[in-house]
Amino acid sequence: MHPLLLSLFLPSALAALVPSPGDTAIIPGWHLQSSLQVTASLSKLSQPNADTSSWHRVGSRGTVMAGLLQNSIYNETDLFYGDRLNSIDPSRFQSPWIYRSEVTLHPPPRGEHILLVTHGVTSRADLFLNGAQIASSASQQGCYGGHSYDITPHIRSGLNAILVQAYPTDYMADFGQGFADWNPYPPDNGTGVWRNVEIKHTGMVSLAPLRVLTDYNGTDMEQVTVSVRADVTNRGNGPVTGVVQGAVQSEDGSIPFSSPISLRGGESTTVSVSVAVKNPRIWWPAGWGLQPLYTVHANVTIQDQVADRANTTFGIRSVTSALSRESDISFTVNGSPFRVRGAGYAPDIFLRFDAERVRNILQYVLDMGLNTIRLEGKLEQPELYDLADRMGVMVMAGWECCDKWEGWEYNDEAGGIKWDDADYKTAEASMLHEAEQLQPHPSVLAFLVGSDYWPNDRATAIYTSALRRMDWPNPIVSSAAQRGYPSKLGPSGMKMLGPYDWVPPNYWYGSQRGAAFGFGSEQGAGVGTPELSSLRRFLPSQDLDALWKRPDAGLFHMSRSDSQFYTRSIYNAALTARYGAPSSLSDYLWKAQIMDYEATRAEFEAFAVRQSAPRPATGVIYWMLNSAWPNLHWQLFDYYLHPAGAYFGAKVGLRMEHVVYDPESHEVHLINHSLDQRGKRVVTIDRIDQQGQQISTEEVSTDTLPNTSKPIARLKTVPEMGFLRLILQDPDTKTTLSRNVYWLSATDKLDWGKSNWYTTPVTEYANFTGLSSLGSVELVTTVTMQEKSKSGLTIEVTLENRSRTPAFFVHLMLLDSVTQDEVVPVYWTDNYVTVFAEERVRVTVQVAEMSAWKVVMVGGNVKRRVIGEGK
Ligand SMILES: *[C@@H]1O[C@H](CO)[C@@H](O)[C@H](O)[C@H]1NC(C)=O
Ligand SMILES: *[C@@H]1O[C@H](CO)[C@@H](O)[C@H](O)[C@H]1NC(C)=O
Ligand SMILES: *[C@@H]1O[C@H](CO)[C@@H](O)[C@H](O)[C@H]1NC(C)=O
Ligand SMILES: *[C@@H]1O[C@H](CO)[C@@H](O)[C@H](O)[C@H]1NC(C)=O
Ligand SMILES: *[C@@H]1O[C@H](CO)[C@@H](O)[C@H](O)[C@H]1NC(C)=O
Ligand SMILES: *[C@@H]1O[C@H](CO)[C@@H](O)[C@H](O)[C@H]1NC(C)=O
Ligand SMILES: *[C@@H]1O[C@H](CO)[C@@H](O)[C@H](O)[C@H]1NC(C)=O
Ligand SMILES: *[C@@H]1O[C@H](CO)[C@@H](O)[C@H](O)[C@H]1NC(C)=O
Ligand SMILES: CC(=O)N[C@H]1CO[C@H](CO)[C@@H](O)[C@@H]1O
Repeated sequence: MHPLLLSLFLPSALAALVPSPGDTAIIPGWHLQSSLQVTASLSKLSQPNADTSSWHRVGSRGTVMAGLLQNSIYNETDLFYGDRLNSIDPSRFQSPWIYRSEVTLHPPPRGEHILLVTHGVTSRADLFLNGAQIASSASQQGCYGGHSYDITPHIRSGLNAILVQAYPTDYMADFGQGFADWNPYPPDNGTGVWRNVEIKHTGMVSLAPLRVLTDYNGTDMEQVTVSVRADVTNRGNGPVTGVVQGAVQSEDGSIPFSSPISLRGGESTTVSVSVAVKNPRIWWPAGWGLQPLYTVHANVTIQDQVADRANTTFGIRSVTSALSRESDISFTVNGSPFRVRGAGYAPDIFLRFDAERVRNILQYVLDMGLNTIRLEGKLEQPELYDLADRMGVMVMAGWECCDKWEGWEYNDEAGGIKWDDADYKTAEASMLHEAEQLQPHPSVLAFLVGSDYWPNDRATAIYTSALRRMDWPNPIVSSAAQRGYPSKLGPSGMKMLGPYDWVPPNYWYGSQRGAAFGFGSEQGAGVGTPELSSLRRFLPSQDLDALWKRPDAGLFHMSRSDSQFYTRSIYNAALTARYGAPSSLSDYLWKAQIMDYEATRAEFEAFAVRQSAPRPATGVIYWMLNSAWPNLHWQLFDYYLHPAGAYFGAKVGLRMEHVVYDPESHEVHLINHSLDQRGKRVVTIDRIDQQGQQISTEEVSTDTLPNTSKPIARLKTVPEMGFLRLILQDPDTKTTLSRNVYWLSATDKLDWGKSNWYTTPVTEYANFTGLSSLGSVELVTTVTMQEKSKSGLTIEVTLENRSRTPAFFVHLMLLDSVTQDEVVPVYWTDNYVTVFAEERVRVTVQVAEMSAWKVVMVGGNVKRRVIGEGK
C-alpha cells in the first residue's frame, strides 16, 4: 500500500483522538470486509492486534456499495451503463459486513467518560470494542437510529479497536432508505455505516446537542427572546453542581448566558436559558430576504473545569401552518403566506454524499426559482441542512412510503409485514434522533410523520412526543396524502392524487385530482428527458434506438421493471400525436424537450395563477427534483447535472414576477411571488401566426401587488395554430421582467372520469405537427464575454432573426473547447427560446472558471453551428 495512504489509516500513537472533556471526533476511516470472508470471531477481530490489512479501506461513512466503488471493486461508469447493475450478484449482500477501525484513546481520569455515538447504521448493527460487545443489533437498529454508548470501562491506553457488524437490509422488513419505484435498488440496499460514528469525551456531566427556540412570530419585534435548551446528564453516582454557560453570537456581538445546575447521581434534566436579542436579524427563504445565522456556544463546568461543550447555528424565523375550510394546508414564513414551490430530492443511489454536488443541486433549485425541497424519508447528512440554511432553501422532511416505514394494519406497504414492539422502539429512537438533528435549522419547514399513509395511533403518539421532547418548532403533518389520518394530528391537508406520468399542460387548470388547487405533495407529468450528451453516458445504442423506434419498450433507466413507469408509452403516444412521429433520435429528443418544457412550465404556472383563487393553490412539490442515478424521467435536471427542457420550463414558470396564459379560460395573468415589489407594470400580448405574421397586439397597463396573481386580459379567439408572446415590463426602468412564449393549438381533451393514480387520459390531442415544418431560418448572433474572474465567467448571447418565420425552440449550449463536453453546473438566464421577426433576444450564461469555451446553437429550424468562442 502507498505509504501516504497507510498513514491515513494508522493514527499516530501519540495523539489521542479526544484528549479532553468536551472533545468530539469522527472515526476517520474504516477497514471493510464481508463476514463471509472472515473466519475469526468478532471478539478476536475487535482486538487491537487483529490483522485487517487485506480489507478494503473506506472513509468515515459509506454504504458497503459505496465502499466497494471507492476500492474499484466496481466501477461507477460501468455500473451505470445499460443494465450492468443487474450483473452484481446480490447474494454477497445477504450476509453482514464488517467495518473495523483503530483509534488512539486513553482511559480518562476517574469521573470522566468516553462515549461512542452513532447516527444510524443500516439496517442494524452489533458494536464491539477491544474484544467486548458494547451493543447489539437488538437496540442499534435502523438507518436513523442514533445512540450513544458509554465505553469508558473498555478503553485501553493506545490503540483501541472498534468493530461494527452491519446486517443486511430488506426494505420491507428493516428500517432502511428504500427507493420504492424510483430506480433499481442498489445491490446492498444501502447497508452499512452510512453516517459518521463519533467518539466523545465528557466530564462527569455531559451535554446533548443544543436546541433553540425563539418567540419571534412574524410581526416586527424590537427584541426576540432566544431560549437555548440543553439536556445535561450526570454520569456519576453522587450529586453534582455546576454551571451551564455560553453565548449567543452574531455579527452584532455576543450575548452571554449562564445557569447553575444541580443534579443527583445519574440524573438527566433539561436546562433552558433565555437571552434577549435586540434588533433581531430575521432569516428569510431565498427571494424574500437574507439568511443571517446566529451561533450558540455552550459548555458545562464543574468547579471551573469544563465537563462538556456543544455548539449550533440557528436562525430567527417563524413557520406556521393552517388548514383551510376545504382542508388544504398552507404555510406561512415570518407571517407571510409561503406558497411551496418545491421538488422531491433524491440522494445518490449508493447514498454517497458529496457536499459540492449537493451545493450545486441546491443552487439549481434557487436558479429555477423553487423555494423548497421535499425529503421523502431520505433524511440526509447534516451538511445538507447547513447548506439549506445558508442558501435559504426550505426543507420539507418526513418518513418514506412503500416499505417497512409504513407497515400498518390498514395497508400492505411493507409487503404485509407489520410492526412489532421492537419496531416501535426503533421508530422512537429514529424520530428522537432526526428531530434533534433538524431542530435548530431555520430551513426546516415541517416534518411529515407519514408519506402515502398516516401512522397508526401508537406510532403517532411516539412520533409526536419525540418531536415535542426535542422542542420541535415547526408544523407536524400526518402524511403527504388524504387517505386517512390519526385523530391526534388531523388531516394532512396535502393531496397525493397524481399525476406521475404524462398529462397535457391544461390538466393543471382543471378542477380535479392533481390540478392547481390545494397542496400537491408529489406530482408532475413525469418528464425530465436528458439531452444526448448525457444519454450516451448510460444508454447503449440499442436503448438509444428504442427511445424513438420502440415507444412501448421497457427501459432499465426508467422506473423499476415492476412499476407502472418502466416504459414511456403514455409520454411517447402524446409526443407522436402532438408533435409528429419522430424521424430520428435527435428529432425525438428535440420534441421531448418541447414536451418537457411545456409540462413543467404549465404545472408551476397554474399553481402560481391559482394562488389567489377562491380555493387557492397553496403549494406543489414536483415529482421529482433529481435522480439517484442516471435516469430518463422524474427529474428537473439529469444525474450529470445537465439542465434541459424540464429545467427551463420550470424556470420560466417559477419567475418571481411573471405573466402567464391560462389555456382553459384564455386569460392572461400577472403573477407576483415577491413581498416588496410594487408598482406599475405593462404587459404586451402579441398573437403571431405560424408564418411569423403578427395577428394582433395589445398592451395592458396595471399595478402589481405582492404575493398575488390576477387576471389582466382575455384572448377572444384562439387560432388553430400559432404563437402567443407575453412580455412583462416595468415602464419606469424599461426593463423586461418576463418574456413568455407559447405555441397554441386547440387544447388537449382530457377524460377526467378515466383518471387513475398516475395519469388522466387524453381523448383528443393538441396538434403541433406544423412546428416540424416551419421554414428554416437564420439567426444573427452575437456572443460576448462580459466578465471573467476567479469566480467564473459570464457570456452574453443575443439572437436576432433574419426572416419572418419564427426560430422555434432554440437550444444554446456552452461547451468546453478542450473536452467538447457541455460545462456543468451551468446557469443560463433562459434557454430553448423562440425568436420572432423584428426581435432581439438576449440571454446570459454563467459558469465557473474555464480555459476555452464555445457556444453552440441548435434548434428545430435553425442550423446547428458554433456561434462564439473564447478563452
Ligand atoms: C471506470 O471505467 C471507465 C471506462 O470503463 C474508466 O474510464 C474509468 O477510469 C474507470 N474508473 C475508475 C475509478 O477506475
Ligand atoms: C433488498 O430489499 C428488497 C425489497 O425488500 C428485497 O427483495 C431484497 O432481497 C433486498 N436485497 C438484499 C440484498 O437483501
Ligand atoms: C406576535 O407577538 C407580539 C408580541 O407578543 C404580539 O403583539 C402579536 O400579536 C403576535 N402576532 C401574532 C401573529 O401572533
Ligand atoms: C465556556 O463558556 C464560557 C462562556 O461562553 C466561555 O467564556 C469559556 O471560554 C468556555 N470554555 C471553554 C473551554 O470552551
Ligand atoms: C462545534 O461543535 C462541533 C462538534 O459538534 C465541532 O466539530 C466544531 O469545531 C465546533 N465549532 C466551534 C466553533 O467550536
Ligand atoms: C400577501 O398576501 C396576503 C393575502 O394572501 C396578504 O394578506 C399579505 O399581507 C401579503 N403579504 C405581504 C407581505 O404583502
Ligand atoms: C410584485 O410585488 C412587489 C411587492 O409589492 C412589487 O414591488 C412588484 O412590482 C410586483 N410585481 C408584479 C409583477 O406584480
Ligand atoms: C394537424 O395539423 C396539420 C397542419 O398543421 C394537419 O395537416 C393535420 O391534418 C392535423 N392533424 C390532425 C390529426 O388533425
Ligand atoms: C437582423 C435582421 O435581419 N432582422 C430582420 C428581422 O425581421 C424583420 C422582418 O420581419 C426585418 O425587418 C429585420 O431586418
